[in-house]
Amino acid sequence: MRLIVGASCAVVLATVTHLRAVDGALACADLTKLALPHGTITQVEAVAAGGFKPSERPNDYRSLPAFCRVAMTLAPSADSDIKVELWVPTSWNGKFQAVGNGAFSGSISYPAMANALARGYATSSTDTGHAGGGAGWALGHPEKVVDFGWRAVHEMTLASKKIIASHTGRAPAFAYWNGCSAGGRQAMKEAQRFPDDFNGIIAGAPGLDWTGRAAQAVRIAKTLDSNDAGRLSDNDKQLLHRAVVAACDASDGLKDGLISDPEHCRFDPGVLQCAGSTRSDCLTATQIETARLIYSRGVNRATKREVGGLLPGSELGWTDLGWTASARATGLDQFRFLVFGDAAWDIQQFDFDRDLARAEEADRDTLNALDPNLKPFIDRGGKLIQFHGWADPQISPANSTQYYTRVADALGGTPKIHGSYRLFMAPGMGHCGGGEGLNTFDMVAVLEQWVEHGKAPDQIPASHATNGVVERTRPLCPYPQIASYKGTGSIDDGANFVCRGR
Ligand SMILES: [Ca+2]
Repeated sequence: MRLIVGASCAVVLATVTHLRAVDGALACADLTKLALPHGTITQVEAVAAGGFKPSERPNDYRSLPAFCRVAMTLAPSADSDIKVELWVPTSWNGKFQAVGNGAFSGSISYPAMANALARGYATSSTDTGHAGGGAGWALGHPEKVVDFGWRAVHEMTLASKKIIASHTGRAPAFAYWNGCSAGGRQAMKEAQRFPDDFNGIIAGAPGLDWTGRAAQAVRIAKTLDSNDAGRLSDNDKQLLHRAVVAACDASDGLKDGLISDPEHCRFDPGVLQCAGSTRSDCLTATQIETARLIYSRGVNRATKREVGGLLPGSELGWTDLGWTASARATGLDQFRFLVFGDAAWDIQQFDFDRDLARAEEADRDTLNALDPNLKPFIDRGGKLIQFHGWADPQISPANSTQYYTRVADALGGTPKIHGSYRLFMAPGMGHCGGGEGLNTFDMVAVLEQWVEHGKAPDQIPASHATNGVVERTRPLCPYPQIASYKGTGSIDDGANFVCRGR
């Protein structure tokens, strides 16, 4: 997964500030003397340029500049054990960028930190309070659940800002959050709960309806676990995908192999039903039911809120588990350890209507990030860029579109939020990247322009490449606009498109 690509390594030299000795500032080696309210600095290290060599993929970091590496352990509760690293580059751009995690986290993300450091940022990442993937750690540890849900990120942010100020002699001029998937969920939690933490937030493919996603993934896994005949082979998925594209490609206004408006794609897999007993370029009735289930939405009977399914166009990313293996595993662990508190709970015990509501209730707004009140964040001047691939097979794009709509409804309509919060849906993009469509863009650069120079993104340049060769450029548009072909010139050149309402 690459969140930052293309021109990502270009450091804006004009803003780089070389660290000087400032009265009262602590040298890297002296930072262990710094007291933190909820934790301790456990290790500091002045790392030379190219000197960071972690045991995993050490060669990936050879081009990193010199930085001060700080490790800390935070404990806002008696049961907390939150590991954090903060890196402050010697040539600092004066800003802070915190980076997010994936799935149930459990590790500090060096690759994402390296991206931020290479651009001159001070950067931090946390294991969110536990080591390793899965959610077995949650059993009997409600405070650790809170740490994972939102507290680790917030505490990391406070501690990081304090240490940066102590080390450099001044507070970061701007603070940013950058995350996708679980990191997108963390992003939304910060915007909702701690409006003062960040000036700008990037929320990629946010798993903000964490429990709804878990229920949908487990619902499909339960069906397929007891029904091998319902599984779709790679050939079946390709057949289905071709049929979806044939049905919906042109209806977005341009026949280009991409479904840019899948919300308005009307497709029923039943058109592929085999005639008689012959199986050739067709699906059986039970396979058609699988496809319908994967696309289907559910409704939480307690809250009446809809829970999204995957959208037409995502078929090539499906697995024989229905959604992805990660979605199945994360969903299973959610019900085992966070809903029922029973390590022996089995997917066959799952009842969609009952347990969808039960999971959301049990969460008590800890992992879910569904609160539509972004008013405090917006009033403070915060800027939020959210993005999501329309072909995401892991977290339904409906997480993003539904939430955006709910925020607009709560705050008085799209015009009220457009100056602070924009959603960009990427046609044909998978989970945080990948896929056949527009999957390469530089959200950090776009957010910097918005926060630091007041230049709001009316469109975002995006591209798709194969083997490093760019084949297509196209703007991403603020939802609900889509990129509309002007009618002349190459359909692979973004200059020939304009963002327009549907
Ligand atoms: Ca199209």
